[in-house]
Amino acid sequence: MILTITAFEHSPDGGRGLARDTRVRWALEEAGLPYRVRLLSFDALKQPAHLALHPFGQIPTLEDGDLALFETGAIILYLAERHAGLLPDDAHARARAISWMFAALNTVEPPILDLAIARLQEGDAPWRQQRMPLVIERLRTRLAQLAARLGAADWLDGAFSAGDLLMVSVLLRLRPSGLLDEYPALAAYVARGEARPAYQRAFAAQLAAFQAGQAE
Ligand SMILES: N[C@@H](CCC(=O)N[C@@H](CS)C(=O)NCC(=O)O)C(=O)O
Repeated sequence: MILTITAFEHSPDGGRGLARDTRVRWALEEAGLPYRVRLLSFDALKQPAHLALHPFGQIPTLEDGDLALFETGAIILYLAERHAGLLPDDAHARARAISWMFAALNTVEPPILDLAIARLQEGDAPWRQQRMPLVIERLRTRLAQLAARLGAADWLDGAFSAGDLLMVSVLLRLRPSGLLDEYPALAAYVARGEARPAYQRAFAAQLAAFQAGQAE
């Protein structure tokens, strides 16, 4: 049974690979799994057919036979536990890699999203001038901690894992802000992730979907 994921028909990121289907595509590519994509309009996201798969009307989802999953982290963990290439075999190393998956989504991504929200959605708010330095400071603290832990290593804990896949994906959202470049070790880490052939294939596939949507 071929796996099916959902993605935006017209991604608001302009094909930059920042929508979360790219993370799932990347995991599927790392595991060497073929997949199908169902592209959805913003309207279709909130219709009953999709809400039956995703209670919040978002992408991505994964369908594997009669199993439907939502939440990128849960989807990638599901794939990683069943297919080689995303988690180490050693039980302790595996548990640590899963910790990094949670850290990427629960500890590093929130301050990155805070910055995006402050920039994109609170641009005219009267308190923006006071809030922005606090948002940036909190983010810098988190990035400095992450950079300190990564040190000179290629990946967060030994070999590349789903923890790195999610951490690189989360950090990629920072590139337009210029903040990533303040931490050369993190910028190099992200570049290493992007250089992986599986990432390249995932990026190309989401870009092709975006371009096809533009051509319509
Ligand atoms: N925590 C969710 C977040 C999903 C999410 O925010 N998806 C965005 C695209 S990256 C979306 O569908 N946005 C449209 C909407 O919320 O209506 C996950 O990791 O899967």
